[in-house]
Amino acid sequence: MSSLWMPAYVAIGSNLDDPLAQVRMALQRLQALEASCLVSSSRLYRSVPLGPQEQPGFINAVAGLLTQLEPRELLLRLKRIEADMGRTSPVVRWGPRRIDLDLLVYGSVQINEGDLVVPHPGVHERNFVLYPLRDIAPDLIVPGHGSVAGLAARVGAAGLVPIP
Ligand code: PH2
Ligand code: MG
Ligand code: MG
Repeated sequence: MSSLWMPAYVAIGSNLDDPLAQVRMALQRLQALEASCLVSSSRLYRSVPLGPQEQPGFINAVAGLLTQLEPRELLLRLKRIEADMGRTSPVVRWGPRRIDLDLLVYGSVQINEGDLVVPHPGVHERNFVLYPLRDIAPDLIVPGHGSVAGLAARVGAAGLVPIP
């Protein structure tokens, strides 16, 4: 833990076991995260699956935090929330999952250490991450890639529907 409050953005996804309720529960768990404040949350979106198509559609959202947790501590807490919420390991890559919490961006840092890769490798090309992120941080620079609004415009919103 550090004395500094760092901005961090977390992607939330679910396509199993009442995905809307799972995403809302994940937001509540992020709100309760130690040494952290949930300062913003995006709209919720329905999205078509990236990966195998014979799986349910996803609900996606993004949360903005200020946190005193180091990136690795934060990643550990996200994994713990996934486990507490009953996530089991997906059987296939990009297959269905009850809850998925991905650390997207942590300040302006770039990290590549095994399971800790920040910014998240998919962030700049996934509309179900970029559009929710644009809701809360359009001017955010994704280190190495540019602004969220610019990246979102580039990928387009196909297959993505905000939930009223
Ligand atoms: N997550 C995946 C694989 N495919 N597709 C959508 N639409 N949304 C996701 O969150 C998602 C996905 C693996 O993490
Ligand atoms: Mg993911
Ligand atoms: Mg994940």
